[in-house]
Amino acid sequence: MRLPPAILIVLGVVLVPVFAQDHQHPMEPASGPAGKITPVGPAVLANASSQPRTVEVTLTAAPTQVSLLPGRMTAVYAYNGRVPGPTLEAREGDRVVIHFKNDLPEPTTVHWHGLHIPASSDGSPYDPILPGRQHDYVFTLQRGSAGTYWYHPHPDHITGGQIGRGLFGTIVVRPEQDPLPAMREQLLVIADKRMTADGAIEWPDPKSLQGGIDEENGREGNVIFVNGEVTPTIAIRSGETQRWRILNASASRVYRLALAGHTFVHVGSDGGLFEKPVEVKEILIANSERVELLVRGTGAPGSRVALQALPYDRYAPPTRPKDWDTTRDLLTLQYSNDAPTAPVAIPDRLRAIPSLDPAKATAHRVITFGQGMINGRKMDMARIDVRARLGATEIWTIENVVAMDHPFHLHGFQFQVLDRNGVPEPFVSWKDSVNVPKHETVRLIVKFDDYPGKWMFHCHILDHEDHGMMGVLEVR
Ligand SMILES: [Cu+2]
Repeated sequence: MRLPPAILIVLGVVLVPVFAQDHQHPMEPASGPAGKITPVGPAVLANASSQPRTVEVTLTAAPTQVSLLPGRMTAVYAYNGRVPGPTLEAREGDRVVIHFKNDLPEPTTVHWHGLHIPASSDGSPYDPILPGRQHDYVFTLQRGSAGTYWYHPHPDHITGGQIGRGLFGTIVVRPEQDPLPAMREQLLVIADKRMTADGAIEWPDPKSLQGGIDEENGREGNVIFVNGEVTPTIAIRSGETQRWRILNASASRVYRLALAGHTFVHVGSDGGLFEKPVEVKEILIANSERVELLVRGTGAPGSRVALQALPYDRYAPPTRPKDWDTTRDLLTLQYSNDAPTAPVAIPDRLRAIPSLDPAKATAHRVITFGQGMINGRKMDMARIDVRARLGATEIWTIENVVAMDHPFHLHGFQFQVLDRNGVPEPFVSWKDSVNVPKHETVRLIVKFDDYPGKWMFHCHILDHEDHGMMGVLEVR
């Protein structure tokens, strides 16, 4: 399982703990016949444009029935009839036109989570698309924005219900020249649902005990789906390296991901690649965050291993689920019987990310997350909570004063985390979502370099967001 020295050097990591981990968690040999190998990754939206640098797609949100559990049909809301919705693929600099139709029985919007685009295209609660209506979302993808993003509804008060019924899809923005070598890619959308035995998605009465717990904890499901499947199988060859883009599209569940006997090479976050790869044993992915990982096939031919969600205590003690400390299998990584292939070299430098300079900040703000409120107030679309000057660089201190985690999301702008609980961030990266653990503080820096207008910032536990844990930033 040891890597050739050349690979270890290019990764520039401390190796001793990696090998210690390998010896503690030896690879399980395949104990039976290989499971069904499922091709993983949602379909890609077909580009109807023949123009250069243009991606033109059609997207419809509608109620439908899909098979999520074997032998059962589930009533869902779906984009183009699929859960997750089809993937929007485009390149930096492309003009993107989405012909959207709302065939739902209620208003919706499509929010392009993480993209730096005009406020009028953001799909915020200010711009609902009524049932039966159409709307064209048009925007141009920024240079340097290559990365993994997602799209989902963002109507006032009913976002959690619409995402929870199946409305979410991934956006992959590709660069002109990718610094990583070509390799097999897997797009993994993780979303849990509370399913009944007959295959329905269960929604408790908001006034019931469970409804109250859901409002407090955020809704968690008893079934965790990866790309709409339960524990799908991904094929890998011994020695092969794969690039995994992972999205947490769950309402509230946070995943601490690990692959026994393997380490991950963490190469990117919400806003694209890091400057350098970082080797890690596990990854925490909060709601709405994305990670890009390289998974190196260090296992033996014919073996298999589970990608697991390890226990993570995001909860307030009174409503913490009894089974919170259960480790759950998310998918199976199945090695083929082929002889090992030679590992690909991973570059030690991926791109340059200019650091935003705290000395240039013209405003320092404190955003306090209480239970269900931000700075002591619930969301009011008629109120502006933060006014910022176009072109300003600002430092925001996100302070969580309660006993459960709240993931913070800012619309429209990528930021850089400066420090967490006073500990400087070890490396620079672009983020639009960051988990703020219970009683902790995260400081971030953001530049409002373009796009005046009204932008949301909120907790991305969907039940919290829908109950008012959101504010309005006006940039002008
Ligand atoms: Cu929250």
